[in-house]
Amino acid sequence: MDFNRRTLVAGAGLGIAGRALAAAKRTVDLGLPGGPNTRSLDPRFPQKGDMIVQRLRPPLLETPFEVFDNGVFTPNDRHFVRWHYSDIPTSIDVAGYRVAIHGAVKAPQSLSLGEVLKAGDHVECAAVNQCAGNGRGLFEPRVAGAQWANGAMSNAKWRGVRLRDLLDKAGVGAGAKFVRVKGLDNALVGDSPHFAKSIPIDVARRDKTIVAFAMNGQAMPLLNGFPLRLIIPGWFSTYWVKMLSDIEVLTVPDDNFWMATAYRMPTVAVKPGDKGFPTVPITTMLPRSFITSHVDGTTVKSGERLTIRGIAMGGDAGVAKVEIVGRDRSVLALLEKDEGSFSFRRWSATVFAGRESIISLGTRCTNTSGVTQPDVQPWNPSGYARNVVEYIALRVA
Ligand SMILES: Nc1nc2c(c(=O)[nH]1)N[C@H]1C(S)=C(S)[C@@H](COP(=O)(O)O)O[C@H]1N2
Ligand SMILES: [Mo]
Repeated sequence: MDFNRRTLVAGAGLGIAGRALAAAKRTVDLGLPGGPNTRSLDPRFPQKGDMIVQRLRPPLLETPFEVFDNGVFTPNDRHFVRWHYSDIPTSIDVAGYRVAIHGAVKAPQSLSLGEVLKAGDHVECAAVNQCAGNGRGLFEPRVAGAQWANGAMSNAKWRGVRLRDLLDKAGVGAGAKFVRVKGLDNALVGDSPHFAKSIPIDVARRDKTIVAFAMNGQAMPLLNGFPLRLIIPGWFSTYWVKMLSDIEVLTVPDDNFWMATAYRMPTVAVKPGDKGFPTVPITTMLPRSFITSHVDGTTVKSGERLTIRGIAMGGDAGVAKVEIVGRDRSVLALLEKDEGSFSFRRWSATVFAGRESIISLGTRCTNTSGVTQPDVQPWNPSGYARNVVEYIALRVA
């Protein structure tokens, strides 16, 4: 892998991000219940193909939904992008790049990229990277925050070294409880808290908690965290810290803003306007599934035999089954190749278009832990963890 060449490519273009292209506007309609719905596909960002531009600074780029029909692995140039702060390095000095390991450790480290790559076996894991706010724009009543449709998720084969092997180089001290990670991005305003996330030490030491240097066999695009990012399969990607530069072992729970205030889920049922309810940090993902072969509103012929295709994910477990939910019956989908518990899994099913004028089709995934997608989405004020059964309507002509 040619990291140096990547650096040049990575550095070449971020500056043009704010300049709208002169060509005709290319837009998409997201179909969100609360609107506004029009988003631009321009400008293009470095190392990225057509993406739905949710925000320019910092870049929030949504994967156009049709990409998910092409295969279970999202191409790197279509992998969604989310940053909290716009002070993101536009190039990485690979030779000078260091990862600090400090806190409750016996021997603090400052590792070069080469040292990180040599710290242990290289392991690979297919895993869905999904923002906790994926599908937030579909919440009703509407909630504040980036109005994503369902494209703030992507799947890749991640390759890297185990975080455990890096921690063991430093020697984790007695009483270690959490591991806090940070990247090279900075808050624009001095007193805003640096983006930092903490995970329990047992999660940090799992076989599949990886400091990744490659996705789908290539160095990561800069916007997806080049040259190193954390991967915690089954957990929401808020913990998957990009441009990883700092690993700190803590003996007490982390009270930084991004753990104590942001990214928390109510532990009780809540409704708009509720205050003072108990919350915990959001952690693991839930099962989800989507039809990718047909878009909402497609016209089909009466009597037609339809092959419906889609993707499913189990969340923090594998996909056990996917049901296609019709008006008065449901059928089991055929599950295709298993790329591992944390990957998208392709499924297909056959459905007949009968005499009804509209066919409503939903998909419900159950994971190998027995967790099933709900029929009604529990509401929360941050619009996190949407996983309700999603429906499309087909018109019969
Ligand atoms: N350094 C850094 N890492 C980060 C973030 C960030 O703002 N800074 N955002 C997190 C969040 S909330 C998400 S959803 C994912 C998005 O990963 P992606 O841009 O590769 O899709 O990055 C995570 N890692
Ligand atoms: Mo996120």
